[in-house]
Order: sequence, then C-alpha cells, then structure tokens
Amino acid sequence: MTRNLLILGGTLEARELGAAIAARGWQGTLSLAGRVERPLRQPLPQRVGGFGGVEGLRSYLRDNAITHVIDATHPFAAQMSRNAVAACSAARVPLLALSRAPWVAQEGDLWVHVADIPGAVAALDGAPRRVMLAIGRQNLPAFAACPQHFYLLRLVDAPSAPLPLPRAHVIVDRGPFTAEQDQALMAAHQIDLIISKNAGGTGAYAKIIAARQLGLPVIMIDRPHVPPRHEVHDVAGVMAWLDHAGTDLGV
Ligand code: 3Y8
Ligand code: NAP
Repeated sequence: MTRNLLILGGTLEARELGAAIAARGWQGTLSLAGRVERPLRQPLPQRVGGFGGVEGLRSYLRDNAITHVIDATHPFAAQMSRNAVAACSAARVPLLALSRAPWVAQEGDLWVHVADIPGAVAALDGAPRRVMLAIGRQNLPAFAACPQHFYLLRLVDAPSAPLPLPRAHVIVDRGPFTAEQDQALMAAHQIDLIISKNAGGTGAYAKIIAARQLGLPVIMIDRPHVPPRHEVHDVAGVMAWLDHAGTDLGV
C-alpha cells in the first residue's frame, strides 16, 4: 500500500522520525503549530499552523488522503494529542503516538513533584528565591502570582511584550542544551531552585543533570493526561508499525 504519513511534530524525536521516513522514501508531512518565529528545517515537507480543531484535522486527513498519523508532539501538547485521537477515530485513520517516558528521579535528585502549573505556582508561595523557570513562554502569566522571586527565563524568541514578572532575566535560546551550559548558567545567576516540566527525552534534560550536580532542588511538573492510544517510545517502534502496515495484515 502507498503510505501517506502525517507526523505531528515539534520535538527532537519527531525530527529524528522525519529523517527515518525520508530515508525510507515514504511520503510524509511534518506538522508544526507555528509557535516560534524560526522553526528548525525539518527533513520532510512541513506544514505550519493549527488545523482548526478536531473537524479541521479530520478534513485535513480526508483532503490529503493521509493513511497513518504519528503523534510525536511534546507530552505537554495535550490538546493536540486529544484532537488527534478524536479525529483519527472519526476518520478511521490509524494513529500511533511516539511518546517519551517521563523522567524518574536518580540518585542525588532533589525533586518536589507537582501535578500541574498551578501546583508549581503554589509551591513558590514563600520567601524570595532565585528561580530558573525553564518552562517556555506560554505558561509564564501564572507565575505573576509570585512576584517576590528573581526569575531566570529561557525563551525561544525574544519577548514581544513586557513580561508579567517584575524581576526577570531573559535568555533567548533554543535547545537541546548541555549540562555544562546549564550548570554555568545556574551558577552565574546564583539559582537556588529550578522549575521544569517532566518533558522526558533528552532535549530538555540538561538542566536536570545540572541541578543534580549543583545539589539544587527541582519542582517537577507532571505531564497532563492524554487519552489512551497505541504508543511506542522510539523511532524503531514507529518504523516497525509502518512496515507491518504495509502487509495485508497491516492496519
Ligand atoms: C515550535 C520547533 C528539535 C526539537 C527540539 C524536545 C526538545 C529542544 C527543550 C528549557 C526547556 C520548553 C520549550 C523546549 C525544548 C526541544 C525541541 C524542546 C523546552 C522548539 C520548536 C517549537 C517549540 C515550541 C516551544 C514552546 C515551549 C517549549 C521551549 C523547532 C524549539 C520550555 C518545553 O515561545 C513559545 O511559544 C514556545 C513554546 C511550546 C513551551 C511553552 O509553553 O512555552 N517548546 N520548541 C513547535 C511548533 O511550532 O509546533 O524550532 O524545532 C522545539 C524544541 N523545544 O527538533 O531538536 O524535543 O522537547 N521547548 C519543555 O520541555 O519544558 C525548553 O529551557 O530547559
Ligand atoms: P497544544 O496546546 O497541545 O495545542 C494547541 C493547538 O495548537 C492545537 O489544538 C492545534 O491547533 C495547534 N497545534 C499544536 N501542535 C501542533 C502541530 N504539531 N501541528 C499543527 N498544529 C498544532 O500545543 P502546545 O503545547 O502549544 O505545543 C505546540 C507545539 O510545540 C507542538 O508541536 C509541540 O510538540 C511543541 N512543543 C511543545 C512543548 C510544550 O511544552 N507544550 C514543548 C516542546 C515542543 P488546532 O486545534 O487549530 O489544530
């Protein structure tokens, strides 16, 4: 059967999957939301921007004769993942998630787990700290409730509007990062607390290693719930699923 794949991307693993699909010579499109000004070049033809909710995605699948969808989005992109489950079910298009196992605390990690962004804000209700808030841009407004802290922010693009935090220093940089770079950054700004999403994978893990090496506590935000779907944790698992799909027993 002729495969015509849609990869919902925006992660390191999505880019690696795109390269494997291109190398196999299969037809595929890598989709980004258009969150940042200059997204990385992808190894497959790409499309940028929302689909227009579940119905928009369902129309896209039909109009482009998509045969399989791989959801390789970040674990905090829960809305996209929910929409993919609903649209693929309605359109009867096979869906597979390429997800990353959550990070688990290692020897020497000083983690406080919170359920979500509000939980992280609640954990900051106290005396002024020097916080590395490395969760991007979209959730910053929630932390305006705790203006007493100094915040070291790391954003992909320079902020276009004033920040909701009175004491903040912005680093404009995109990952993946290195533990050495993050350790130097934390030391240079006398950071005493790190706030992180439990992203999984390797691209955001540098700050976790740096915190461990410096003996700093981490507020670790658990990922949001996404509906049950068939999941694998590596590119090889996706390629095997797609190979199987090529047989008469395939999906
Ligand atoms: C637009 C597309 C690749 C992909 C690389 C990964 C790793 C580096 C680490 C810190 C944490 C954070 C953030 C982060 C990382 C990878 C991956 C990952 C975290 C790009 C990219 C897009 C985005 C969107 C952006 C969010 C933001 C989150 C920064 C490309 C560079 C904090 C998540 O300004 C904004 O609106 C930014 C929004 C969603 C979270 C947020 O809520 O602000 N990612 N990141 C994607 C799109 O348009 O669809 O240019 O490559 C991709 C990557 N960012 O191919 O190597 O795989 O996770 N991304 C988090 O994990 O906490 C930074 O600073 O330590
Ligand atoms: P989200 O909240 O789950 O999705 C909100 C809406 O953005 C979706 O309903 C969809 O719009 C659009 N969208 C999201 N991902 C898309 C994609 N890959 N292609 C096309 N449209 C997409 O998403 P998010 O958390 O803002 O993440 C946006 C992108 O950044 C994703 O590609 C994700 O993988 C990447 N990313 C996110 C994080 C994070 O911390 N959230 C970290 C690293 C990378 P419509 O409803 O109009 O279709």
